[in-house]
Amino acid sequence: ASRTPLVAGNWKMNFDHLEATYFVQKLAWLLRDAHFDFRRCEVALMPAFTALRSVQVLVEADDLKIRYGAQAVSVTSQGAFTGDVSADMLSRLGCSYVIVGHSERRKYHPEDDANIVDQVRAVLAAGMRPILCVGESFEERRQGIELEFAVGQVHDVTRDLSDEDAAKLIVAYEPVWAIGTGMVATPDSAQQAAHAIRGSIREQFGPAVANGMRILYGGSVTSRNASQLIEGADVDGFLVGGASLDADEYAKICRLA
Ligand code: G2H
Repeated sequence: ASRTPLVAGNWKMNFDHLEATYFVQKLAWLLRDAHFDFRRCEVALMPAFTALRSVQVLVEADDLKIRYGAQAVSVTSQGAFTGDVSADMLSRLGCSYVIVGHSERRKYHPEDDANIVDQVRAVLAAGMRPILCVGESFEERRQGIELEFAVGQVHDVTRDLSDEDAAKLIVAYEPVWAIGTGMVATPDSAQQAAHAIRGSIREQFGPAVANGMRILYGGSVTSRNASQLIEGADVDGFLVGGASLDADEYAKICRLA
């Protein structure tokens, strides 16, 4: 495909700023040692908010090609919102991406569809790219409605987006039953979901936006399943959780994507 794959590591609530710095140095060294070509595949990490500044300083000082972003964002731009972090604050830290609507956020925080749409808008308005997470739970899969469900979740967010904004969106298909469980989707079912999502984007925004959109797979990705998963013609990379906490393992996944 003409799309540049993206491997994004979602660290979740792991690594303080010192551990994050150590990790980024090690990953940069491993990728350099492997002659990794960042023009062929983008590599990103999503640290906790507290580690973003240290990662930025290191990336700028060493002119690293590794990108980074945040795991969630406030829908408001500033003011009396205790505990929140705005999209502008993130973009000023050099963030390229923000994960939006991860199932753990949907579960543990009051993130409903309206809030997720607003987060996507806030990220786009601040000049970053949202990585929108969608995916069915075990129950929808049991009922055989997983494709409609994931496509519907994407559509709920993209419904009112302009073509220009839609072109900046990245979608991560993450079946909830595969998250952190070691149960990975089969390459066929990851491809089917990515294909269905791309088809619905094509209907809504036309072939140029659909063909350019990166659709990632997430859910128990490791170096043992990455090369089969990436064979899907519509699978353009990974959102990696657990396996992104080990630099050797993560570097391997980057090389396989
Ligand atoms: C899904 C994924 C990363 P893991 O949450 O977003 O995590 O790879 O641990 O299943």
